[in-house]
Amino acid sequence: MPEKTFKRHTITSALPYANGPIHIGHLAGVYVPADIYVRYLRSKKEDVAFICGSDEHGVPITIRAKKENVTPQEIADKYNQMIKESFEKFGISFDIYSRTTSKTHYKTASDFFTKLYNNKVFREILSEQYYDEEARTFLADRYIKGTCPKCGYQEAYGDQCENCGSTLSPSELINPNSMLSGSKPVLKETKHWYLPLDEYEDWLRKWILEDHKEWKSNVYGQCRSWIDQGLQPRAVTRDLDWGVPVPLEEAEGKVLYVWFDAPIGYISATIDWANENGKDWKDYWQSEDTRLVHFIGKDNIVFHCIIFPTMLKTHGEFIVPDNVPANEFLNLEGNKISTSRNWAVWLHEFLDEMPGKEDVLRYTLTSNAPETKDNDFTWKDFQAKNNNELVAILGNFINRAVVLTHKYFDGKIPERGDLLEIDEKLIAQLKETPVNVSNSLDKFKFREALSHFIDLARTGNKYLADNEPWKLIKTDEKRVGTILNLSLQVAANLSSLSEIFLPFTAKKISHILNFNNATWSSIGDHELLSESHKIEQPELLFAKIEDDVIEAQVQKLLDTRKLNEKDTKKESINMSPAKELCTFDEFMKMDMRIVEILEAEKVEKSNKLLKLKVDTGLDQRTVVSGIAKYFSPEEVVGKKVTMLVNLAPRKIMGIESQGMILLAEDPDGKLVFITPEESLTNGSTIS
Ligand code: B3M
Ligand code: ZN
Repeated sequence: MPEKTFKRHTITSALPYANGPIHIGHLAGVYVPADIYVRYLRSKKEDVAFICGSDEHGVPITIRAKKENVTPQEIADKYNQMIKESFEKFGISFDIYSRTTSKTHYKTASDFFTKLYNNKVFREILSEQYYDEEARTFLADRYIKGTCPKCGYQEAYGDQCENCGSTLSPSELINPNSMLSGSKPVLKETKHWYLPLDEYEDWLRKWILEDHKEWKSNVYGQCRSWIDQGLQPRAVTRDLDWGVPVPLEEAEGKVLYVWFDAPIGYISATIDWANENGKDWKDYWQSEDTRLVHFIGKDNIVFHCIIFPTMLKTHGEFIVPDNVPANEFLNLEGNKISTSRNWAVWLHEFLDEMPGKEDVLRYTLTSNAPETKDNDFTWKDFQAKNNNELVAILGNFINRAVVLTHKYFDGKIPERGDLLEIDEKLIAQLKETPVNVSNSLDKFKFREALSHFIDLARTGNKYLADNEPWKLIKTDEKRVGTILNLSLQVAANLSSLSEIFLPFTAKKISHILNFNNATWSSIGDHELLSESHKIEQPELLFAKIEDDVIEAQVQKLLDTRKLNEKDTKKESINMSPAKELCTFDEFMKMDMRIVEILEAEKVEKSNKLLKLKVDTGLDQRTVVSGIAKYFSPEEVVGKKVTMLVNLAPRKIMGIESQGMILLAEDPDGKLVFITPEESLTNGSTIS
């Protein structure tokens, strides 16, 4: 099949939920690769729309709103602003960052549903769903908690158990209860509209499994397993009061399912962008010569490869994605990033704590991107990438070329003389670099693309070191001119390539070289800077990151871990319930005294019991106590402890126990004796 040529590109990246800030995992998996790709297309002068925005519906936002006692819109406003700002500060160059609560979106999503409804796409299905009779509302899966049938965790949600990771449906939960009122929900009949994915299985099979074998193997594999397992109709409406209302009279109180409206958000955003920029949005969504690409994380694959394409297809007027380069997940210091456990590097915090290091993070996340498998971010690696690559290679190379040019040629690009083999080699690698970068980027291999970029800087650095112009200058100024000329040509190319990977650095180098970065067709050229062109003074591109900076970040995570451990303990506390009231007379019946343990030995065939001989002040007697797991016989001899001396004698393991030693037990099960603060005569009473 001849490769299809496209006239324009619609590049989307997953719409972040506006219910919390975003972290490095998001950046690494979705936004940095998407941004690199778009910058690459722009450099090639392609027509591209880079679309994103906040996903502002869905139950998690309503839960957060309830918790904070504000409206869902207020939550969405807050995080939309925050996320948008983080993206801007990291140089993620969206053409528009929209929101799914925009007017345009409500209309677009609503019209989309209506079109599918009119096309008779939906199946209407009555089903029984959990209803909270006290709160008088149907319950979203997330609003139901109960015991996980798979692992027994008592706090599992109706859609997922966060302990074992199983996907659940509310009806599977043991002892479900409503998070709204705490009451036991009842099943009640409700009607919903379903997208019959099962009817499109053949089409999906051909479209993905036959026609898109080039998709990344992790994406292709997931699609195949979804399709092979057999697709089920999916409800696209919900009983909820936050979302785009279902545009049907009989659907009062129902909204579009967040995963139905969110991808339509890409279209709504494009409409707004096109209107503001004198374009026709339809070109970007309905024209066969447009290439639609969705950048997402792996948890969104089914929605972007199966559900949304089916929606687009059944609508009838839309193109479907040409590729969905989903990434796997980024872990942090060996553990899964977790929002609820605060195990993350939040972008807004990074920006505060590491100002000016946006490109360092972009670089680290790209060189370590979770492209084919989950990957790990560590602060040590962040430091190493900065110190050993950005400082020692890229920064050092540019700086040396610039400093030497000022020193020997008054800041003017020197003339180039005859070329030696070593020069030709450099020129050859320079030429090859954009070809290699291009090949990698076309396959969405961002790590590989970045390695071609840094390799060029590495070669440049080595070229200077091998040629030693600082020595040659004494004997052969002309030769030094050639060396520096070529070095600066490489620098200008690195600057232009940086536009794609490291936009802030690109600006800096371009300023130092006093040069407008080249676009793709000129990258690889060794005559970007003309002779006697004047360059500016050097400025610092990357600063070394010292150990203490990294240690502080690691410490921050360790503190988080400690807090988490405490929380986990708190959660698992099983404080014993309060007992019934007793009367004063009942209490006074108990004869409690301070006694001394005289002897102690293990009870045979029991690992729990110690046989004690105690002095009660009244007599010496035998008591059997279940403390062997906590105390050894030697430890307890000589201790003054509290005992209920008038407990009726009982036989325990064949031994008559005449009383009971009292112990205090904390919620974690730790046992301690109750000992008088000062030594008292045996037999002292307690009242
Ligand atoms: N908000 C899920 C996520 O952030 C979702 C993506 C929507 S893309 C249309 O993982
Ligand atoms: Zn579970």
